[in-house]
Amino acid sequence: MRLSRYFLPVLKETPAEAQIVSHRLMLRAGMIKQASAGIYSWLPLGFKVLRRIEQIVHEEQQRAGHIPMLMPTLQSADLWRESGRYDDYGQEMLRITDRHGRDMLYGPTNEELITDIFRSNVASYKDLPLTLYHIQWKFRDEVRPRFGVMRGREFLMKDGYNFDLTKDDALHAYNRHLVSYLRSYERMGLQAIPMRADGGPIGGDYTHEFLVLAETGESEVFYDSDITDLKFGDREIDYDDVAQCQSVLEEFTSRYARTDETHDEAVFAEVPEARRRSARGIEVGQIFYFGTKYSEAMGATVIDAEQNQVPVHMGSHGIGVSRLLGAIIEASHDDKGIIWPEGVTPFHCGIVNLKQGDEAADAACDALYGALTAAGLEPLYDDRKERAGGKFATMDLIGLPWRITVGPRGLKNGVVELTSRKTGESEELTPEAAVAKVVARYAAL
Ligand code: P5A
Repeated sequence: MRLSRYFLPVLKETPAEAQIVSHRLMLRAGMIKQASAGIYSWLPLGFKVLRRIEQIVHEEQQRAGHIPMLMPTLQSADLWRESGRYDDYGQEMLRITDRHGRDMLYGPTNEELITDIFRSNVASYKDLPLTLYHIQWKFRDEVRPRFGVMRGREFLMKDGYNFDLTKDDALHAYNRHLVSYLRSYERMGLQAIPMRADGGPIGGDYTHEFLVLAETGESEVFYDSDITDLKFGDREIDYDDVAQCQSVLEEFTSRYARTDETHDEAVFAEVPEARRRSARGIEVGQIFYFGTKYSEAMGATVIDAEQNQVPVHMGSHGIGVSRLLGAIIEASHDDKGIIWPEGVTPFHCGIVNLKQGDEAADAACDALYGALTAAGLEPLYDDRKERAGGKFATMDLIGLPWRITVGPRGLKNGVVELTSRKTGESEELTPEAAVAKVVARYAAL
C-alpha cells in the first residue's frame, strides 16, 4: 500500500478523552473513531489488525478441531425466557421490539441460540463430541464503557460452545480450549495467564479467565510469580490426546493464580512470600464448564448407548477479539507509539523514501515494494512529499516492526537502512539483504 493512496488519519494532538495509552494511541494512529459511547468505527489500519487477530483465532480454533459458523447479532427474547436469563441479565442487555411487537435483543453472548441449533439438529450421542464457534459482534450496555475498545458496548468476541455426552468429555473440551488459547495469545505476542475466576452471568463454577498483566487492567489479580516463567512455545500438541491436554492444563493452572472474585488469602499465604504478587490484569478471554445448565432448561438431550435421553454437558469459551488490540498495545508501546508484535502487525514493513521525486530513490523504493510483495508480505510505502522527520514519526506511531529507509546518499554506496521498531537498532544493508532479512523474520513465525 502506498501511503499517498491510503486512509490513515493520524492525529497530531493527544485526544483529551482518552485515559489510557492504548486508547490514546489507537485514536492518534487513526485506527478507530468513536461513533457513540462504547461504539467504534474501525478505520482501515485498526480493521487490518482486527482481521489479523481474527485470523489467528480461526487458525488455532480449527487446529483444535472446532468448527466455524456464524450466528446473527439479533436474537429472539423467547429463547432467553427458556433459559431464565431474559430476566436475570438486567440492564446490560439491549432490548429491542420489532414492528410486530416481538421482543428481540442484541446478543451479549450466544449460549441460548447455539443450544437451540443443537437441539433441533442433534439427537444421538454418536454425533458427539461437537464444538462450534463463531466470531461475531456482541452488545453489552455497560454502565461505564471506557478505555476505548477495552470496555466497549459493541465489541467483537470469538465464542465457542462444546457439546459432550459426559462430564469427562466436556472437561477435555475445556482443556482443548485452554491449550488453543495459550497458543493463540502467544502468537499475538502476549503472555495471558489462566486464573481461577467466577462464572458470573454465564454460569458454572469451573472457569478460568486469561489475563494480560498491565497496570491499566480492570481486574485485580493475585498469583505466584513462578507462573510468569511458563511458555507454551512451539510444542506439538495432539488435541485428541486427553492426557496431553490435561497435562498442559495442570502445568498452567497448578500454581496460585486467581482474580479477586475467587482470591483466598489463606491459600495464597501458602505461596512463599517472595513469590506472592498482586497486580492488575486485562481479561482477554474466559473459558467455562457449566454442565447441563442450558441443556436441561432448554431440552438439549441426546440418546446414549443404552437408549436413555440424557442432557448434554456443555461449556462456552470466549476471546475478546476487539479488546485484544487494546491489550496488545498496553503491553507493547513506547513514548513514540505502538510496537506491533510481528504476528499481528497491520503491515509487515514500512518503506520510507527520504527524497520523494529523486529518480534513484523512487526506483529503489519501487523495487523494494515489489520484492516484499512478491515474497507475500504487505509493505506500507510512505511515498508522500513530506519531511523525513514527519515520515519517521508516523512510522513510529503506527508501530510497524520493520522499517526500510531509502535515501540518495545510501544508495550511492548501494545500501538502505533496516530499522527494528522494537530495539531501535538500524543496520545498513543492500536492498536485497534487507528484504531477505524481513522475509526470513516472518517466515519464522
Ligand atoms: C464465553 C463465550 C462469555 O460471554 N459466553 C460465550 C461466554 N464470556 S465473557 O467472559 O463474558 O466474555 C468473553 C470475553 O469477551 C471480552 N469482553 C469484552 N470486550 C470488550 N468490551 C466488553 N464490554 C467486553 N465484555 C467482555 C473479554 O475479553 C471476555 O473475556
